[in-house]
Amino acid sequence: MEYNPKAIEKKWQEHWKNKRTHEPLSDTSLPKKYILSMFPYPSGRIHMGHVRNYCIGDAIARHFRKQNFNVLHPIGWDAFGMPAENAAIKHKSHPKKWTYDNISNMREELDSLGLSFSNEREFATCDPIYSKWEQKFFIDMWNRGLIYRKKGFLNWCPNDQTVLANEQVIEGRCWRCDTEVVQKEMFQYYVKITDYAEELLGSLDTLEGRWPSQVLTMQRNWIGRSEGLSFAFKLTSSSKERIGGSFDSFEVFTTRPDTLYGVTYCALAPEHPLVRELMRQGKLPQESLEALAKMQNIPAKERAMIPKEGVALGLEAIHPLTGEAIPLWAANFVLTDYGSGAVMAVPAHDERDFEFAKKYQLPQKQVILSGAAPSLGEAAYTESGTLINSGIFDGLESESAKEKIIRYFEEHSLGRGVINYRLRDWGISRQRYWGTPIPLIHCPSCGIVPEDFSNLPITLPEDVIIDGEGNPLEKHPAWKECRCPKCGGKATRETDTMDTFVESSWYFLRYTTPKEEWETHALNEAMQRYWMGVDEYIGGIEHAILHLLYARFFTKVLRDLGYTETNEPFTHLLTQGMVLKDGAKMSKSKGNVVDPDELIERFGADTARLFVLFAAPPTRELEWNDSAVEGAYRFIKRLCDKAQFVQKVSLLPQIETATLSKTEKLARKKVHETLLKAQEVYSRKNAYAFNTLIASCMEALNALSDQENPAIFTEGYFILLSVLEPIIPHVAWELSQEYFGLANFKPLTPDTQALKSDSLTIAITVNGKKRGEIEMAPGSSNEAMLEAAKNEVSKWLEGMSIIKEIVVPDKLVNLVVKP
Ligand code: ANZ
Ligand code: ZN
Repeated sequence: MEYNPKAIEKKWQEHWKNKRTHEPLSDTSLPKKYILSMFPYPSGRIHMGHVRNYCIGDAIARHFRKQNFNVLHPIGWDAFGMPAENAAIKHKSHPKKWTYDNISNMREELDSLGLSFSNEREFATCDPIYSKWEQKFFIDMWNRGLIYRKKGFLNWCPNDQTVLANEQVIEGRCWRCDTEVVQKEMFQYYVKITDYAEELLGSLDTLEGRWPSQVLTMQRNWIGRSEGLSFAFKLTSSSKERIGGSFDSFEVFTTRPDTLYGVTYCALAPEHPLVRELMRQGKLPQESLEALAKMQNIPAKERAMIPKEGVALGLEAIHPLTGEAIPLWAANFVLTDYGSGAVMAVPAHDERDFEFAKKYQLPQKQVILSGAAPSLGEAAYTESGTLINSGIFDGLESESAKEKIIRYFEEHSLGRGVINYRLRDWGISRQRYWGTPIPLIHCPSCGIVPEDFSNLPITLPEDVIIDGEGNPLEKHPAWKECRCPKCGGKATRETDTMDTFVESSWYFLRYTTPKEEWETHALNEAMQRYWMGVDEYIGGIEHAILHLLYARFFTKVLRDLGYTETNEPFTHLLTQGMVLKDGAKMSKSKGNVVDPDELIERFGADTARLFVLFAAPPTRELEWNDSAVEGAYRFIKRLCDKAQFVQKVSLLPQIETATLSKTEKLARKKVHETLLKAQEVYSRKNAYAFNTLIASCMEALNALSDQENPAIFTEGYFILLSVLEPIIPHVAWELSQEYFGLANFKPLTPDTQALKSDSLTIAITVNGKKRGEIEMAPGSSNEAMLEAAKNEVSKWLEGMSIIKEIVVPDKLVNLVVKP
């Protein structure tokens, strides 16, 4: 067959679409596979990372379809978000038009790769029907107290009078006008993900061996469970007086109660209420006030990256065990929203405390002893050891000291043992236009009231001015002004929209519901039960924390709200490696991108697919390589050339194994090994090492080409087409139809007979004359060879006695006999 990718690729893409080959079936008695590559953001064009992501998922989906599984392999668009709005600001386009135009471009690009997506489950998260159910979920969660409103800090550009997303803050300045960004406290909506911290952590254990362990670790660290002691420091009476009676104590949290006697100061977050009160009263030197204001204006995320800084507060607290007076500092390394926003500092045994103490010349006190400890003042000794200088707890080991000190605090009502999580509640409101509107209404008499379900979805107005100053929804009175669903009085809509992570937290559940029901159901109950969990979820490691955590969380919330029975959405996770060129990640800014369209235009989709799956195993980095692309193309061409040796038959030839020659056996063995390898690869034994499977196909094609039995060739060729179908589907379907009259693929199983390891032919001579042959496995022992040989030539041995046995391993047995 002449290889003409342009002609055959279009043809098969249309065939699949018209025949609905890739649509999931509603028969829930069939075995199922739900294969999902993370949906794309419609940025405008697909890149090689997308190609890789979707080719991996497609090969898996096609394989299982061929094995008679009912396969759900959907695609959609993560369509809300800032870039659409930024494009609107820069180019005066409308976010909606920009987004849907990009979707149709990118959908065409994906189609040109021959990806076997369901066409009938596709949606964009900015479709109003998707917003409807998301708003319903929001209201359900609000009614359950799972969403609350609280003041939080946001990046604020004083010039543009607008809230900035983190990505819009460049080195502390506004991306548009370069004004210095400040932190402004505003109302925000939060989801209580912390209510699920324990379950989110605990059920990671069920994913062990199914998710990459690195991702499990990242999730565990992000949730960050720690056990420790929480207790209050009382202010000294003079300090109480100084602050005017509005405070008499503050809480701290420590994971090292065993170091309690080593406390030499306390450090408070710059936002701590006590610090704020001092600032409000102006009871600090001017330079301290200024330094504090400066510290507060640095976004929390950046503080970890700058040198430690602090301000002495001129207050003292009483050590709960020793009664000593402990000085208070405000410090930029103390997080406002962890523990209680204040720490007992132990410079001798904590690195941060040590650094800070060194800078401000604060004393240190060693309380943990160990042979390995550095001498005091050189560095902090942060491991455990034996307690010293610790009163009644002297001599205890750290672990038991922790327990005993916590018990002591509890018995004396000084504090209590607590479990803290690093995980914070999820701030889900954004002061932007292009997002799902938050379905709440502010009523002057009723307060905050959820919109009536019958009024959902609340859609975005289209006639807005998007100029980068403020939230366009704020400036649209016709949209904003409404009636209160409770009292019917004049009210205003919430103008905040939702974080786009909300949309990507349930799209995989939505796909399980057939399109006909999207209007009437959030999720079809029977269908989510059938399809969930996702059998293979494929995407970039950059989503290892936030997206996966939010998606797991949302699934659990929807379960508790009665929408799904799923506990964990993603049964298996495959994190694909990056695509590199010249050793660097392909990116616009580096100017090293390869445009997938050009690749497809030049070589065809099958070459692109073969290249990305052959160049590296899915989880590894993939280095771009022009000659490997050409190699992939040549292999497909060779496959087409070889088709001429196929016997056109309606039934596959029956192979009589016993009579085959050595090369025939070898060719069959290679072919059936490839089939076996395919089974292993898709059972995720080696994280889908398509590269080794393809290599095996190449070897098998070579072996087939080396021998002349047309039946063997035909059988082998047919099997190779089947193994290659998930990888190079267009050409596989074309060849299958052309040479076998089949426009489909069926499951095949390797012939165990063909797989048997090659036996060697051993010649047997008696007194130097060849008297027979035996078949032996390579490397058989001398004893085994002799035994088999004697059996074989027994009639030459009758009445003789053997005087010498010579064995040449894997080759020959010679017996010297005498009457
Ligand atoms: C005294 C101490 C002595 C501490 C020592 C550690 C070692 P994890 O494990 O992450 O939970 N900490 C508490 N609240 C903090 C906050 N808001 N900002 C910054 N640091 C805070 O960390 C708990 C430890 O981090 C706590 O234990 C506390 O320092 C500090 F040798 O208390 B530790
Ligand atoms: Zn009202």
